Amino acid sequence: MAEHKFERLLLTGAAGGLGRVLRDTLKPMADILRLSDVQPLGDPQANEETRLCDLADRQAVDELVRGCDAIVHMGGVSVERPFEEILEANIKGVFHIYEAARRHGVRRVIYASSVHAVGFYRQSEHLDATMPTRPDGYYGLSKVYGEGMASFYHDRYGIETLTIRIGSSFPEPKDRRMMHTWLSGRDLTELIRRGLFTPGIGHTIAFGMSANKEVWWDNARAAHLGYAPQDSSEHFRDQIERQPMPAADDPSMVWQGGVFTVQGPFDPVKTPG
Ligand code: 15L
Repeated sequence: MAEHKFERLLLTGAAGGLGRVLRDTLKPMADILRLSDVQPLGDPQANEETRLCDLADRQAVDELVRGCDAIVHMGGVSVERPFEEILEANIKGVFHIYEAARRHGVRRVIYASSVHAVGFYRQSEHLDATMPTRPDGYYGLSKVYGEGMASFYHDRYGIETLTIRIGSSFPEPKDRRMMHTWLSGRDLTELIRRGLFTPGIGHTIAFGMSANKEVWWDNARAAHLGYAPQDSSEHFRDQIERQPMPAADDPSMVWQGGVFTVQGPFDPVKTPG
């Protein structure tokens, strides 16, 4: 893997949970890390630039991307929300990112998709990245849309993307479901590094999981990039198995997307009378 440093790497969503991890770990990959979020980012540290930016604002995103040579797009709403909120940050947001990438000659994007693009598969099913998506809500739908964006901007304009369907990236798995979906910050960083520096990736979809023992996903495409995860949820098994066992028909035990499958509907329209 030919590894050069990027001159200026953009990280969106830098104030979020994963953004705060990546703010540190991506730094060696670029001369300057440009950080953006709608939330405050604090003072810029050495080799950082900070920008407050609303992804729904096309002009602002265009300015944000100007001068960057690659993008790690973690920004947007990261949970199930009413469609109107998802529309702004995630659907318009990802369009604005790719349009700005096209206009400013960015050749490589890492796109944070999610397990919720396939959340309505059962936990008993085994998937690979070629299988049809089964989104489990508006958030999951927006991730499917983003995957489509990545595919289209590759076919039409040659912009290459690693789409990572992130499982559950937290310091530790929180429940039985996350024993399957957990992704450590270290492994996420390594997958991003592979996505940024491996030549000729086209549009590749990988599953964002660590080397967990019992998995639902065939991650051959990530392996093809040289991704070899170091961490495993097994380390947390004893503490997770001390939790009460949910009922067999609990959404967290049935669907890959867990409780996201039962969130909503969100109904702002008042019924007269
Ligand atoms: C996600 O996509 C969310 O961003 C994260 O907060 C978790 O809920 C994760 O999925 C998950 O389902 O574990």
